[in-house]
Amino acid sequence: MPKSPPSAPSPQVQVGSGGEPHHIAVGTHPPLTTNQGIPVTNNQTSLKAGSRGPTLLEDFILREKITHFDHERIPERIVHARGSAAHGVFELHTSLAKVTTAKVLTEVGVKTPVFCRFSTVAGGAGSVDTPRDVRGFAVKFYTPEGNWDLVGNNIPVFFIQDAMKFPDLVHAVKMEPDRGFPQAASAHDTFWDFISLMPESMHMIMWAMSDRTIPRSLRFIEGFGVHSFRLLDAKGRATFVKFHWRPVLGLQSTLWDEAVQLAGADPDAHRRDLWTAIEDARFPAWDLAVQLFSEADAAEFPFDHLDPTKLIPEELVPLKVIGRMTLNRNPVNHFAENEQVAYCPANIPPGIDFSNDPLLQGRLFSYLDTQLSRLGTPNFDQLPINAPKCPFHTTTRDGHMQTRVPTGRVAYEPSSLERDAPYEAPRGFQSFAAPAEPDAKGRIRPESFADHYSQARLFFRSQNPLEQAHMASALVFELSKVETPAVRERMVGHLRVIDANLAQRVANGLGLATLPPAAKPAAPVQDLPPSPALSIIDKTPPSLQDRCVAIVYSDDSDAKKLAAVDKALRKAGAKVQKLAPKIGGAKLSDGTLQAPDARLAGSPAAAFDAVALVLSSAAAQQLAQDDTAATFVRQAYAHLKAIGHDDGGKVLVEALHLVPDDGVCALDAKALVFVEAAATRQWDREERVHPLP
Ligand code: HDD
Repeated sequence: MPKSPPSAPSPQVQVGSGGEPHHIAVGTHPPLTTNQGIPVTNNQTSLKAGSRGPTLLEDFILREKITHFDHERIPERIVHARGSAAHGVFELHTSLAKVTTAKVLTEVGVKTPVFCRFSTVAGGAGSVDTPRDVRGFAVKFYTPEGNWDLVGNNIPVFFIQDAMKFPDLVHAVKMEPDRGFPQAASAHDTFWDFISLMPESMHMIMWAMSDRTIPRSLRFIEGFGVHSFRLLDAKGRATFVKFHWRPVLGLQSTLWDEAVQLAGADPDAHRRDLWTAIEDARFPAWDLAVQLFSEADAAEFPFDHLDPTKLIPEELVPLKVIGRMTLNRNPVNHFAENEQVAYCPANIPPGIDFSNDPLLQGRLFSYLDTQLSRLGTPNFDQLPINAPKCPFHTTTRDGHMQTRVPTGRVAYEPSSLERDAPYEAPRGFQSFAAPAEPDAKGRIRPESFADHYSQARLFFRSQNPLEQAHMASALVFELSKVETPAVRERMVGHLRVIDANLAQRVANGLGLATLPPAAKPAAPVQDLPPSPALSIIDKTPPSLQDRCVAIVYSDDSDAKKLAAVDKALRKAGAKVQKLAPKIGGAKLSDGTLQAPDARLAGSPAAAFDAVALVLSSAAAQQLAQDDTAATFVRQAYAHLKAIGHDDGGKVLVEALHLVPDDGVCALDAKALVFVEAAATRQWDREERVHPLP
């Protein structure tokens, strides 16, 4: 192996192609090599026959570089292509030893490494972070008994009951195949055409049109395993389980207009937020909770828990919190970790088993299959992000990109030729010995799956009035993008069955002169008791913990006030971002030059939870004339943020004619009133600034 390149350049100065030196960072710079380890002396210019002549095929350095580059991309995920991920740990604090043997759910205090990937569903890998869309919530637990993948969403139900319909659903929501748009959006004809012909999707569509699908950031979403799974004890007895992730910071959503603003101003808003929170050591955490129930309990539910369009209200089966996941380390390489991670709901350790949910059963096939084309080889499990962290011994061999070098003669079982060859594990994975279903083989949907509207109604009626108005708005927005009137009308026909008032509001918003005929439910619609736990606004207590507050300042801002507001916000747990007109800084009243965290003009108001204006009167008057600055403050107000101001800041508020309310407050010495107001949105303002349908 060559030790060093001939005439290696000095670490500080490298000679480029034109012979002029360019300076590079001081440090130990190993020689650049090709992938074969050949040291490269000139990485600037290809090999040519004469200084102005053609490039030579002989240039293996150029060919290797370009060939590798040409093949850098792999097929993106067919769904959930855009994702953001982080490493972390899961720590169990309450053992489930009574109902399962799975060590990850029984060994209290053990820190199980995890890799968690959040995603949008419909958009491509390069699409934006804030469309109205379901968020994927996939967790790989590297347990001592093999990898467990809990591949869920931030919504506890799904659009369809049977995996047979998944390709149709995805084809309907993705960009329309003739025109190649819209990207990352459900507001188009094919999606609503399909949905309006699939009454089973009505429950999930209520969630999709709610604030759940426009989360403030990934740190503020819930996660759900969706399906019922089984837990198995040492005797093989089964208990059903549903898995829930609850964000320790609580739930938070954007307003639709904020999501739209963010899509343009910061397409990476959620990826950036997750990354920065972890870099700042504000580690996001989720509690893992379970709902446990028996076959006999399930028989009493007014729905079939094997139907993935149904949830089990937590008022019916309470949540038991058993542990916490903390994401504490960013990936070091986006491709090697985020892109190459391969989740599969079929990856479960002993002590956990599947249920007969027909959607889950189809998923058990799809994920492994998709990795074969996406990652190109059955050896994708050897990639560091996918490999188990516990000892493992298999008899699988060879294949494309085999990176292991197994030794010995034995690649089969049973064997007697080698002492240490792997044998079956007596306490390994066991399937639940479920009795065979009594009815005949066939493409049958059970009668118990026939009610498509009761839980859609339950969800709608569990939202508070503002959330209900947001849902009506979302439906009007989406259906107004649908070009085919019959599709809009068919949807309103379904809404009539879910809730008459919702249907009327949407019909008004669409300008329908008369209500279209109501859909005909296949089963009687039940008035189930509302579940308050399904509201976001009502259940999230005010808090500034790990929220982001902007302080806008400029030349001559009051240095003491600025410091006091900053201190008060940090004390309340907020992340403070100082914004000034110029990135180089502003000279404060005490003569110090204060550099901001970001330039005001490049920072969308939607990125902040509240805004403090610490300004001199002169600067405030100037900013009022600057459309970008004025828009920033107007939007913060329209997005229902608290706005704190000193005397100068008040000049700006008045110049913009913002109607005073409790959320527009003077900054007292310790900014107490503002800090309190900033801990929540100013919901009372909403109807005044956005007429709701
Ligand atoms: Fe799926 C990816 C979640 C139904 C087929 N799915 C994927 C991801 C999540 C989910 C979070 C991204 C994983 C990652 O970050 O890499 N999927 C769900 C949930 C479902 C669901 C919660 C219903 C409860 N999925 C579902 C069905 C099928 C698939 C019914 C097919 C029959 N899903 C896939 C897939 C993907 C996938 C095509 C694309 C990329 C991948 O698997 O690795 O196989």
